[in-house]
Amino acid sequence: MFEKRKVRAHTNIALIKYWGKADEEYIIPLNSSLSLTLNDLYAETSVLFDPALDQDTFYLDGEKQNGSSLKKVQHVLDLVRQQADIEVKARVDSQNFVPTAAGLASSASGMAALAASASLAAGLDLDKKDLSRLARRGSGSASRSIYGGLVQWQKGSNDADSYAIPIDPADWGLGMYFILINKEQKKVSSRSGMKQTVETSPYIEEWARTTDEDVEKMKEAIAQRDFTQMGLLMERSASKMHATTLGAIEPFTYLLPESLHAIQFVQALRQKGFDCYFTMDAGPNVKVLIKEEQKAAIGQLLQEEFGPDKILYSDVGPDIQDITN
Ligand code: 2P0
Repeated sequence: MFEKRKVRAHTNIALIKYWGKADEEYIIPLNSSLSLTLNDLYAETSVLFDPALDQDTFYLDGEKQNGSSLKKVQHVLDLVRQQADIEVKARVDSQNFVPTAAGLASSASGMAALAASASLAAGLDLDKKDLSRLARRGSGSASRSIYGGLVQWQKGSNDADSYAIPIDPADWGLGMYFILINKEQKKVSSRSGMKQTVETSPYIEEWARTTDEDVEKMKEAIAQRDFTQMGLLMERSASKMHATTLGAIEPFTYLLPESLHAIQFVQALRQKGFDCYFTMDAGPNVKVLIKEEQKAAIGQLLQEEFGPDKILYSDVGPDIQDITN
């Protein structure tokens, strides 16, 4: 008999980015990365392995999923079934707790919650390291969502040694604003964008080499709680990542004109004495790392510039949690 199990996992934003795979099947990255887990953006996923089912089913926010979305879930379920030595099909229900229309649905929290709930539901008792390894097989960034605070994904070189470790609980007043830039653009997923970049961009080798150095510098800055250095390193990592895509064939970019405007606005805030730094992922939204003591003042300026409905805030989030009962 199998029990239904439910897990909450928080999303994370990389301060030093993951961009490019050394191994696509096992999702081994070209470089280590380092992220901040966020409290206000998360996924809750329940899994029940049920002998009465003749196929896997996956509901996302109450809607039955098919195609590539179902396939990604089944990939993780298959790995869990293999480890637990079972063949039973499963029903997966996932809810994304992301403010509506934010365009921030994240594979990191979704795949971390799935890996944890599916492994528990199959009767596996994985430790956090093995959970991180399993989540990684679903989506690289999900390996980091096992832990709260500041987290490093050690790239390793194979399935056994590529996993995340907690670096610092970050309980010293960090926060992140999101500037939502909602225009529809032709979407290049992270997965295909990084593949195209690795295969065709001449900048990718320098990216991988300098990023491993950046992770070490970021860890030093974190150990010293040197917020300014953390912010500057974060901005450089995002800028370098987005530079690699411009070197790809065909060149592409996730930046919209509004993204550039937001970046320049953040940098102008620094000229006015605010300690805030931007980052961007595989989409046009801009994220701003701040210290909580400047939350109100920076929030007001961002809302005045971009409109209150375009600004979200989160403080630092916790480890993955079993919320079955
Ligand atoms: C990151 N991103 O470090 C980087 C920065 C997006 C830009 O990790 O192919 O969805 O599933 O391993 O994890 C998003 O990539 O890609 C991501 P897969 P994933 O957060």
